[in-house]
Amino acid sequence: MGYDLEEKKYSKALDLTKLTPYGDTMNDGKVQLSFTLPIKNDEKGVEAALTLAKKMGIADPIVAESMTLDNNFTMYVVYGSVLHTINYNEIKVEKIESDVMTKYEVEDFIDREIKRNIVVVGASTGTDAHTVGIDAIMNMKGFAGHYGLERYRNIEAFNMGSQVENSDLIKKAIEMNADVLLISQTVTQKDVHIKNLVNLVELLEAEHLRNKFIVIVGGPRITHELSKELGFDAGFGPKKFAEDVASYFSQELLHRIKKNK
Ligand code: B12
Repeated sequence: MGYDLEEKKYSKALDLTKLTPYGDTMNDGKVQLSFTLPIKNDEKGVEAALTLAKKMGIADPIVAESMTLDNNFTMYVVYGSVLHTINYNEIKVEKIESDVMTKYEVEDFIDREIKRNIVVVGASTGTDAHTVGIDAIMNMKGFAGHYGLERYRNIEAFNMGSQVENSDLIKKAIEMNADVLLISQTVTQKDVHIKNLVNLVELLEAEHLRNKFIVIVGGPRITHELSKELGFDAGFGPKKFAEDVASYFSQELLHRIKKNK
C-alpha cells in the first residue's frame, strides 16, 4: 500500500490504518538504513547508494555517512522517507496464552499446583555454538538481573551447552525423566535452524515421545508463531527471561496433568 508523499506531509493526524514511520513530524515516514556496497568510496558510490535507496521506496534520500571499509567496500547510512504505509489494525500476532509470574510466584505455583520438582533439559543444538542465550535462561546467575532456572528452588535444570546433537538431547531427556526440553537456536543462516528444529520434532515423533515433553525453542530470530509452525509448543525471542519461560511451562504442565487425569 503506498501513499502520496505530498498529501501525507500535510496530514498530521495519526491514522493507524495508514501507519508509517515518525521522524520529527507525524506521517513524515522518515527512516535511516545502513548497508554496504562492494564498491569504492567516491561520488559514484554515493550516487549508487541513492539510486538503490530510491528503488527501495525511499523518497528524497540523502547519504548521511559513507565509510570506507576496504579499497572496494563502502558502508552507507541513508536517510529518507518511506513511501509505504501499513494497516496496523489488521495485524494479528500469535501470543503465548499464559500469565507471566515472578520467580517467587513461579516457585509458589509449582509448590501449590504441581507438588513436585519440574525437570528441564536444555541445549543449543545442531551446529550452533552460541551458548549465551541458553545460559541466560538456565544459568544460576541468569541475565540482565533475571535469575536463571538453576536458581529456582523447585526446578531441576540441566544445561547441556552448545553443539548438542538432537539425539543426545533426547537421550538425556529420557534419562532425566524431563518434563521440559529447552532448545536455543541463534544461527539462522541458510535456514539451518529450521532444518535442525524440524529434525528434532521428527526424531521425537518417530520415537513416540513428542507428547511426553513440553518442547520449547528460543533465540534472537524465534517467534511463537514460527515455533508452532515447526511443531513446537512455544517459542521465545529477544527480551525474554527465565521467568517468562518458567511461567509458561509450569502452567502448561498443570494443564496437561489435569487433562490426563
Ligand atoms: C557472541 C557471538 C558469537 C560467539 C559465541 C560464543 C558463545 N559462547 O556463545 C562466537 C564467536 C563463537 C560466534 C560464532 C559465530 N557467529 Co555469532 N554472534 C555472537 C554475538 C556477538 C552475540 C550473541 C549473544 O551472545 N547474544 C546475547 C544473548 C543473551 O542473546 P540471545 O542469544 O538472543 O538470547 C536471548 C533471547 O534470544 C532468548 N533465548 C535465546 N535462546 C533461548 C532459548 C530458550 C529456550 C528461551 C526460552 C529463550 C532463549 O533469551 C535470551 C535472553 O533474553 C551475535 C551478534 C549480536 N550482537 O547479537 C553474533 C551472531 C549471532 N553470530 C552470527 C554468526 C553468523 C556467527 C558465525 C556463523 C560466524 C562465522 N562465519 O563463523 C559463527 C557460528 C558458529 C556456530 N557454529 O554456531 C550472526 C548470526 C546471523 C544469523 N542470522 O544467522 C550474528 C547475529 C552476528 C551477525 N550480525 O552477523 N558468535
